[in-house]
Amino acid sequence: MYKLYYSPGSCSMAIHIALNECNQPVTLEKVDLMAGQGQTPEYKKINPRGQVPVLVDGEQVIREGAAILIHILEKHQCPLLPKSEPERTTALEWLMFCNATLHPAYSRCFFLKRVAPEGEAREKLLDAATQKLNELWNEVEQRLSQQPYLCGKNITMADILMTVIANWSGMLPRPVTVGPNTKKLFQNVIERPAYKKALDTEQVEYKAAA
Ligand SMILES: N[C@@H](CCC(=O)N[C@@H](CS)C(=O)NCC(=O)O)C(=O)O
Repeated sequence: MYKLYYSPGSCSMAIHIALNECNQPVTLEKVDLMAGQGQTPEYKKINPRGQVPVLVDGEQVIREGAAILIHILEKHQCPLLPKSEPERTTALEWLMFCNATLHPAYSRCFFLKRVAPEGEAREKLLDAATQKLNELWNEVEQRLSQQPYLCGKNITMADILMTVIANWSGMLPRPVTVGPNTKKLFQNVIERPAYKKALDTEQVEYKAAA
């Protein structure tokens, strides 16, 4: 059985949902990041970066979220990662947009809030980081004015990861604006049984669709 190191509502939730989508049972190991459990010597042996997600699949330990998602979806032939081209590359492009562009844009805001000394310089950095986030959400909104999901008419893993990330907006020091088409996508995504089950298990409330 898979083992997933996760923190409730964090990016590891996308892995949890993917496993649910593939009907795969999983042993969940909670790592309370807020309580500093990512930084303990025991956890650093599992992931020296002190981060979640970590997936253990038999002998294999995988420590990067995008690699974990691709591993699961390919292994279980899940349609959330299409097989044929050009759909597959488009699905990977938008999955990477979420993992390598949108997620780090949030991380930047959290990091600044936590470590930058209070004062004018920090306010300017937070303004710039929030503006970047709003630009990304605006790009998503424009795309979704043409089609219901990031990659067209069918949902892919990118939509699920984006929906997970969007729920972090309430923890940011500045307001983030998400358009109506994007919120509609969030509503459709959180209605999926696999998503609902993960929210329930991790005891997370979804707020970004309102
Ligand atoms: N590149 C990594 C980033 C993972 C990451 O940033 N995870 C966050 C939770 S969403 C985390 O563990 N943060 C705690 C920390 O960085 O100390 C991935 O995609 O798996």
